[in-house]
Amino acid sequence: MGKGGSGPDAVELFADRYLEALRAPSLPTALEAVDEALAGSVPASDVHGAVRRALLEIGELWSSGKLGVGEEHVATEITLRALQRLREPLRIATPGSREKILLAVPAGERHDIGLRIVADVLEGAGFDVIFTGPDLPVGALVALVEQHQPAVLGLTCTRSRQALVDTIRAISTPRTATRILLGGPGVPAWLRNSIAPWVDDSTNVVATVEGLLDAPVDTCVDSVSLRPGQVASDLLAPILTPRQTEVLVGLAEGKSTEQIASELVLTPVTIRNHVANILAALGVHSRLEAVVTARRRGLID
Ligand code: B12
Repeated sequence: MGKGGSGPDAVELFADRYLEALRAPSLPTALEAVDEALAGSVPASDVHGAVRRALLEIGELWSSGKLGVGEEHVATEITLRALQRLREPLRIATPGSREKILLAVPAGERHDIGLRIVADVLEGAGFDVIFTGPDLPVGALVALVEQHQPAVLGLTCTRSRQALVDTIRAISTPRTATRILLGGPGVPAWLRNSIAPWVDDSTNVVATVEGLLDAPVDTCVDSVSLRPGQVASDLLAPILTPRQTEVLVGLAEGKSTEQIASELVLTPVTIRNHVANILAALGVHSRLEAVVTARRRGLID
């Protein structure tokens, strides 16, 4: 196998070698593959893309039972090391010379590799990036926002949709002029590009952040800022009471009215009343539709 080379073939070659290295698993092979790709002038953004595809493949192998959780963890660790190698080549501006950006992974969410890549890209473009790492409790995030008043708050979501919604709700105070940016495959469809831009890939992130910063906060209240504009408050207003949410979770778990009643220490009649109110609040006609709609809107996991 020849070393170096550039163009689409070099990217494919790297992608194959990297996936092999994750499956083996072999840290030295993974790092060597990254070094060779960079030496062959493969852009760091293409290497990121190939690393992402390799991880998606690892996820497929895991969900079809061909890889264990342990191997998925090892693949993650190898990738974190590989990403370190990619930081320097991303540097195109003086570190910390631009606006402050807080990048956070909400409570319950451990998938932080995507946001780490975003952090590296923004840092390389000169932004003053604060990255929280995984599973940050809402209160701690609110405190960070208040302390640092970042120009942009980037949030990621792969699994914890409810935590994402709770976080946005908690952050939406009139005191902050921070703009929100969202990313990750778990961001519910109704939130994507509604209260904030949703970015699908790290290659677009610098341009999106620059666009956000160019729009004056006061004119983007309804669409992108954290100030509770009309759209944001409509979208994020609590739709169900905590009790209704508990009942809905029971329905989502396939429980009968009687089972939910006994677990919540209520009567079946009360549960039926709650169900009727849930259907009305969500504007749906059946229990199944309620569960599907609530999942889509991130009201339950
Ligand atoms: C690695 C991995 C893990 C690692 C995470 C390590 C880490 N530090 O991140 C570990 C082993 C810990 C893990 C745990 C779990 N995982 Co997991 N995991 C994955 C895997 C294989 C890869 C995810 C990844 O890193 N992708 C690569 C990154 C680069 O892509 P990305 O996140 O999309 O990010 C890009 C863009 O979306 C965007 N972006 C992302 N965020 C943001 C934010 C902003 C602001 C911006 C601008 C852009 C942006 O930019 C990024 C770069 O281009 C996926 C497979 C898959 N299909 O996704 C499963 C997957 C996500 N995991 C899954 C599951 C079920 C779990 C576990 C429940 C069980 C398990 N497998 O161990 C736990 C849950 C942990 C938790 N509480 O969150 C499921 C999720 C299904 C679902 N939707 O609920 C998946 C899809 C696997 C599968 N096929 O079923 N996992």
